This record gives sequence, C-alpha cells and structure tokens, in this order.
Amino acid sequence: MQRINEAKLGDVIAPRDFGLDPVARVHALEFIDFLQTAYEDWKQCHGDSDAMPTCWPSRTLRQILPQEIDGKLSYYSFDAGTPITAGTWQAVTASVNVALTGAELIRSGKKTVFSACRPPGHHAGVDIYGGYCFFNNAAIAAQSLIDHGAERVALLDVDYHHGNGSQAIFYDRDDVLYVSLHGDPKQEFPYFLGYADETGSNSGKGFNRNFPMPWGTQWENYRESLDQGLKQIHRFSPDAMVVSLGVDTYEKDPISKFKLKSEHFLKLGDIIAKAIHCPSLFIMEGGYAVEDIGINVLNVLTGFINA
Ligand code: 7XA
Ligand code: ZN
Repeated sequence: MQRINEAKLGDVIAPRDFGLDPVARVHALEFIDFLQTAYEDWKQCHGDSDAMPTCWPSRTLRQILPQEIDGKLSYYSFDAGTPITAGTWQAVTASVNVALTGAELIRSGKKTVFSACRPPGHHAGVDIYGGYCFFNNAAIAAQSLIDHGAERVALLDVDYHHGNGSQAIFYDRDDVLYVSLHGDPKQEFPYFLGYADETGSNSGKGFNRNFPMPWGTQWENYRESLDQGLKQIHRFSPDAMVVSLGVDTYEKDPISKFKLKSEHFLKLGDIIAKAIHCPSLFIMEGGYAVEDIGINVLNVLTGFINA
C-alpha cells in the first residue's frame, strides 16, 4: 500500500460489499457454508488454535463428506499449509470484495485496475482450498465479468505457482481462456496439476494453456513462454483480461526458484500491455520477498500503464 500510494498511479479506494452471491457463482454452497463456520466448529472441539486437516482422501479412499469438523477440514483441503484461524472468514470475504470492486470498475469503463487482494486465491477450486487460498478471487472476478455481459475473458496467471483452482474451475469452458506460466509441477507446488498437456476438456478443449518451467528459470526463457502465452490470448480476442499477479517469480523470493529481477517486472507489464489491448484487472496472488513486493508489483503496473 505504501508503494501504491507513493506511485500515484491512480485513485486508491476501499472495497464495496458484494455479498456471497458472486462467490456462489464459482464455489459450491456447502463449501462456502463450511468456510463460514469452520473456525467456530473447530474451536468448540479443540479450543482457540489454528484449524488444520490431518489426513486427506487420497488414492484408494472415498470422497464422502464427513460430519465432523476434523473430517470436513480434511475433505475440503489439499495441503497442510493453509490453517483456518479466527480471522479467516473476514479476510477471505474482504479479499473477494476487493477483487469484485476491481471487476466493477473495469465494467464501468476503467482500462486498468489493481486489486490488492490478501489472501490470494488461484489455488482454490469449486470446493477445495489450499496453498494459502480459500476463495478464488480471480475466478470470481472473471465470472462476474462474464455475468455482466463479457463474452470472453482471458485469465493470465503469472504467479510462480500453477493456479490449479483457476484451471479446474474453467477447464470445461470456452468463455474463459486460462494461460499459466509457472514452476514445473514435477518440481514445484501444487505438484499434481499444471503440466503442458492439460489443454481443457469438452467445450473447453484448447482453452487451457500451461507453460511449466524448471527451477532456475531466468528472464530470457521466461519471456519466450510469456510471448507464446500472450499469442494464445491475442488469438482469443478477449473482452477483458484478469491477471493473477504473483511476484514470487522474483529471484529473492524465499519459497520460489525462478530468477526474475525487479527490472524484469517492468518489462513484464510492458510486454503484456503491448500484446493485449483490452480492459485489464490485476489481482494480487503470491509474493513473499516482503521488502520488495511493492517495488515488483508497482513495476508490473507501471510498465503496463506506460507501455
Ligand atoms: O501462488 N501460490 C502461492 O504463492 C502459495 C504457495 C504455497 C506453497 C506451499 C509449499 N509448502
Ligand atoms: Zn505463488
């Protein structure tokens, strides 16, 4: 926020409350209900501590929703890195409202909007959470653009991690093109989705494109994948674009292994803007080199706006 305010790229406004209807356009009602009460349910059994799953319905096990909170946490999650705490519901609903406020601004005619969402969202699927994500802010924003008249929305995901939730949500559909550049799932979280041969199914065949890259990837190679991904989006001719903007591709990111430098984020914004000409909503995803997040995010936005 400090960098955003300093850069004076535009007005900074508070989110509006959209309620849960736009969330329910993407996520299952039972999943929304579960998240809303999960912490209280956990607290009744375990006291005031982080709610964590302890086992998962992996191979050979059945996908049946248990009645008790411990079982529900296991059923609805896919990792052990995403505790539910006393403030989770407030945070995730605020984050969605930040994304939906951005989508509303795009609908009202703004060409570029940045939604400073926290927590992130791109790992969250219809009824699954993990990777620090609960509700899929970018998917909910894309769906709201479609629901308000957009025929085609491109979802470009430049976070270091594959957005398994975003991919899964739109995998069968031809109105949302998902393009992701990310760490190869052979090496990197979320491990079990994000391969190049995942291209969509049914009507969505050809509307999902993954560009996995190995640990150590530097700007020059990253840029080649970016160019290819942007060609796909250009061909799709979207009415609007949502960018899942993670800056954990940064060389100093503590949990990631790409080698982009701060100056490359400026180029990233510039290249995207020169390739795709439609209203664009940037939604914050990951980024853990806390000192430099502001610099890197603002570099993307500045490069995009000044292209
Ligand atoms: O884009 N997703 C993230 O930035 C979260 C990644 C979580 C990785 C957890 C590895 N234990
Ligand atoms: Zn990430």
